[in-house]
Amino acid sequence: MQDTLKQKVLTGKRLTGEEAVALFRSDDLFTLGRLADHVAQQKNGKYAYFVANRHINPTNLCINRCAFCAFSRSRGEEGAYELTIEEMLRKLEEGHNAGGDRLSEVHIVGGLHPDWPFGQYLDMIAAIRERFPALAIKAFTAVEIDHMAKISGMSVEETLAALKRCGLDLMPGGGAEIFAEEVRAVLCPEKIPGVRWLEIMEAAHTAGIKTNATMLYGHRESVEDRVDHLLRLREVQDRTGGFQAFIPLAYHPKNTAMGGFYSSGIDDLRTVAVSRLVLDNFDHIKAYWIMLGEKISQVALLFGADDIDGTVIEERITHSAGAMTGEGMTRDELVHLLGKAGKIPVERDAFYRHLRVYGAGPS
Ligand code: V47
Ligand code: SF4
Repeated sequence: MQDTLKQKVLTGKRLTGEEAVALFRSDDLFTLGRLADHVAQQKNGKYAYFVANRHINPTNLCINRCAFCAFSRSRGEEGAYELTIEEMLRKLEEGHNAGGDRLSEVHIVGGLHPDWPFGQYLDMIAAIRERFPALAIKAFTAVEIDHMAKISGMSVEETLAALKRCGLDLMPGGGAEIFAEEVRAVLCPEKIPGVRWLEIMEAAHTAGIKTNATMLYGHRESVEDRVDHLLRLREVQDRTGGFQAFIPLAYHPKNTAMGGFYSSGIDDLRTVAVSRLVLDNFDHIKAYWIMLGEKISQVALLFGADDIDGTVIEERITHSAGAMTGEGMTRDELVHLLGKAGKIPVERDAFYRHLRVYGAGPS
């Protein structure tokens, strides 16, 4: 790796697109990792975060049917489901009291249901807020928000404001996939374009709703497409500061129309590291253990990541596509994993406030 590039990172200078491409192409994974770890430690010290959360996917019925998605179904198809609000509350009740520990966040993402009216989504959020007043509700991707705006006939701003009034706190980062139009046309021709995704996220930030951002990688995108994606996120973040974390999502090919291969561990680590270096205005890079696997996500903590998500409990999207991980981890398992990476495990809330700092692991 060029010394000038290393110096640039070490002196905190912003990387250009060409430099980011060079980093993705570099075969010096260890130097890349060290540089990314340096930046991660400048931002978060030795802390590594997890959250006591539960994922709920209210329905897998979806009118988009993206080619990379093994989770979605059309009406009448085997395996199609839709949860009632009561069923969602019951799932939360179970998760909330498991092991006597409270959840601090619920993560809700689903398909674009063919008939649910906007009121269904408002009622869902309001019912959760009423039953669990202190639980942070992180719900609906920009793709779902766009769908709700369409079915309600309201603007994105009004849609977001209505959800916020019912109790929505944050939004997850899904649906971004890869912004490059030619690739998006193959992956998810029915999905909103990347520019619309970015516009909705910006509207959420303006409305005071923090969000995450993701990038689906390891399918048919080029290195240039990845860099384009990261730079577009960085540009919005410069304006709004509303993204909390960036999460690179490793493509899982099983049971998908698109097929292909699982990402390699080397590419996973490289993608985490380059993301950490390019997204200089993001505080957190999440190595989502459900997709990366417990062990690669642990190693990713030495390659620029500072968060591995949380207890999760039940996960359908990645598991439909052949995830090799379990569906949930306990607090103790998460603390063990983070500590054994030489980090200081921190249980955080949905806004990265520290709830409990554990003893440092062996370094
Ligand atoms: O939007 C779908 C992706 C996303 C596949 O914000 C796939 O904290 C890999 O966004 N292989 C949903 N990925 C998950 C998501 C997420 C997860 C954890 C935390 C957060 C957060 C967000 O999953 C979808 C899509 O990009 N996805 N199918 C697949 N076959
Ligand atoms: Fe529907 Fe989301 Fe799956 Fe695409 S990725 S088919 S929008 S559930």
